[in-house]
Amino acid sequence: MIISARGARPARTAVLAAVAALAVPLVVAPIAAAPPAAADAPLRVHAAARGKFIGYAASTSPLANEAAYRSVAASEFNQVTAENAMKWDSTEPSDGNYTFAGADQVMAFATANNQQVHGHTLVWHSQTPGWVQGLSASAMRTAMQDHIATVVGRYANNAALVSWDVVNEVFDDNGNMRTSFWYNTLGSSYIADAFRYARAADSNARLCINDYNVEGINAKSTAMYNLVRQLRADGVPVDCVGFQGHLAIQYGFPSQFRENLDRFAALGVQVRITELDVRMQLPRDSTKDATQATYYRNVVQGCLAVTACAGVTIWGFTDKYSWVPDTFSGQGAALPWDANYSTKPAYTAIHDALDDGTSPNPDTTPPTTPGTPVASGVTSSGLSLSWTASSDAVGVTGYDVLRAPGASGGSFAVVGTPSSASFVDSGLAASTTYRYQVRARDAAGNVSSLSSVASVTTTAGGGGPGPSSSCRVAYTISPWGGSPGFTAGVVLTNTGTSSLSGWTLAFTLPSGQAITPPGWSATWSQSGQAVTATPLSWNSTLAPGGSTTIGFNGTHTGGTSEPTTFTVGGSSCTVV
Ligand code: 9MR
Repeated sequence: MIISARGARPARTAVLAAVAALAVPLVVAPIAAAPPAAADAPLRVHAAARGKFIGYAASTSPLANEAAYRSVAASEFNQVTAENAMKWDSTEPSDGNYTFAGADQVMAFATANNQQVHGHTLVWHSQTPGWVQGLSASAMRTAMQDHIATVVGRYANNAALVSWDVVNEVFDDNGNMRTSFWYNTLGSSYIADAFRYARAADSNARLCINDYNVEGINAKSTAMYNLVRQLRADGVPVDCVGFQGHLAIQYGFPSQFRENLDRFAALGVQVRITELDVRMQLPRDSTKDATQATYYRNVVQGCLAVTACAGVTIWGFTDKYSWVPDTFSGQGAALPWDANYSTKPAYTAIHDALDDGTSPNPDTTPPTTPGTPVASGVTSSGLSLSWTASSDAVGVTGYDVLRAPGASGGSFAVVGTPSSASFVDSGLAASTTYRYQVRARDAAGNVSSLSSVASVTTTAGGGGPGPSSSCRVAYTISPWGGSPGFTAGVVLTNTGTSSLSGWTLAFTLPSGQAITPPGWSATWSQSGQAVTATPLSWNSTLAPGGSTTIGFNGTHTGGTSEPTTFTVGGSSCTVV
């Protein structure tokens, strides 16, 4: 399906509007009845009971046509990654022509089977069309921004899409920056930019960096560790690290796998195994199968042992569809199901690692339906919602807040995922009616029924932030070498004694400086030299002492001096 054909690039806002209009409506799917708690339950039941995902990479052709493939995919896994369908050559094969047939197919199958989707991959040196590779630096940066805004934006309100590989394989095997066309044209700054563009397009999805041969502690994984630490210190929104896990029994199991996961977890990121397969020299035999099974078991047990490890994705699941034989001559049989869909010892190893007898019976009971949301503090641009909490046999882990425009019609989309029974919505239009519903989730992935609908109308004009309070601003500006650009970061802290809700930060940019939209972690606008930033849903409320980091890229015509005065709700902030 071609959704946008264009010669010249339209303004970014036009692209986003078009994407929003064409986005797949949120499907509020009933949850399929889970199988009974039994030792031979599918992998996904046991994984959910341990609070982890078990995923597979989907090949679109058998996903569309092959009953045996669809049956295993649907029943065994609770997460899916498109093996190829969300890559650049599939989604934007020529400049501005977006094709989402394969990606939408994977999304639809996942939604129908109550599976989460991990998006793979936005910025990679491989499977990126030639038209991108030949661009000048500024055109390449714009192309990257448009691509990320459009692809991520398409699924930003789809609750199934939970995470993205933003950049993939940025290192060579020695741990040096890979001298890809991205690096050669833009330098390493493309990495931080890609994450910022992705956060701007979806404030909820987890944003990951992904690579291979980083499973154990070695020079390459240490380079990855240093990069992630630096990016996070710079306020770049890196939430997660993916360890691909393309293993081979003839090369041994990665050394210090668990310790490696632990050191990344200590940086505050989520970790996950994203593309697990364990190949062997063909032909298969029972000894090789047994060794392969231990590798699978080790990976799953390592993830189970690390709280920050979200889960394990297998790169395919049947030897009938695997990239391995095409790439490594004489090797294959890398997956837990053989080419006839019979399980191998590797399957039993994964299954038994997940179901080690210590896990509770799989929780298949959803939380109770939450109460109808009640609005308070309604202004022209925002409001607070609260509702009677759900209960759950094991425990409610969070809620989805869904909003639809207007008093009727219009589809509901998820606008927030708070962990408790309240939510602050912002960025609303004055004198406008919105409808809200909420639903609850538990750790096993069970989802409650939707609450009744609450209709709320914002007040007419003149709204603004809640009670103004003391604030502190730390502003940093980092000029780009070789071009008249800069990156600005703002840490806004609520130094008052009450919560700051629906804030607006205002300041005056020195003359000659201008914001390059969209910025990140806030909605930025500039009029003359006056700049305002309003929050996104997730950082709309700052508790006393709480802070948020927001930022933008900009241009200058000479100087990169800093603004001197910042206000929130009209009151000046301390500047540090
Ligand atoms: O499995 C994918 C295969 O079908 C493609 O031909 C190949 C193209 O490079 O990419 C394979 O998937 C790769 C993944 O996207 C990134 N990590 C390495 C995977 C195996 O090459």
